[in-house]
Parts: sequence; structure tokens; C-alpha cells
Amino acid sequence: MTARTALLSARFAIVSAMTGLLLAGLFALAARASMARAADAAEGGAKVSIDMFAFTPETITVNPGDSVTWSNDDGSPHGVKYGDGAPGNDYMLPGAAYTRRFDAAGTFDYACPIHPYMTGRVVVRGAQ
Ligand SMILES: [Cu+2]
Repeated sequence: MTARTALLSARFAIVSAMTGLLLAGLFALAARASMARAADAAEGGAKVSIDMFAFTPETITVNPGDSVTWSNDDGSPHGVKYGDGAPGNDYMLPGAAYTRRFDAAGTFDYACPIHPYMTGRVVVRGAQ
């Protein structure tokens, strides 16, 4: 190995190390940004996850005027159908989400129209 090729390969090693550090830094930033987005979403309203053929939490309690978002985190299609006939969402593909705002106090029972054994409840607190 000549002095020149040794110098070139040393330079290459330094550039590679710097590129690696830069990429690691970018990944760390991206991970932090996506965690911040997840936290923002959680603060934006009540969430019900549909997973493993169940609504989690099964009962969610909110204040009047709050919104509830159902997200289909399962591998199968699901839906939200209310016992009182209020419009829901009959068919949500995996990855889909649906939001309903609850203005009136009361208890709202619902079930998945595709799998009627999947049930859940939204309780909207009364005025205080
Ligand atoms: Cu279902």
C-alpha cells in the first residue's frame, strides 16, 4: 500500500464514520418527532383502540363536547354501530379511524356490526 492509498483509505474511514454518526442523529430526531406526534394525538381527545377483536378501553368516560376516536389497530375490518341507531361507521378497514363528538350526557352502547360480540360503551358525564 502506497502512502497515497493509505491516506485515501484513512480519509474514507473518517467520512464513513461521520456519515454513520449523521445518520444515527437523523434517526434519533425522527424517533423523537414521531413520539411527540403520538403524544399530541393522545391529548387531542379520547381514543378507543380496536385490537384483537375487542374495544380498548371497553368503557370510556368523557365530558360533553368531547370527541372519541376509534382506530382500527387490528388486522380485520371492524365497525362501530350504536344501540340507539345513531349513525356510526359500519366498516373500518385496518388502519382506518373514525371520530364522533358527544355533546349530550348519557350512556352510549355500541357494538361491531361485523362481530356483534364485540361491545363497548361511551359514558358522557352530565353537566356539573
Ligand atoms: Cu369487529
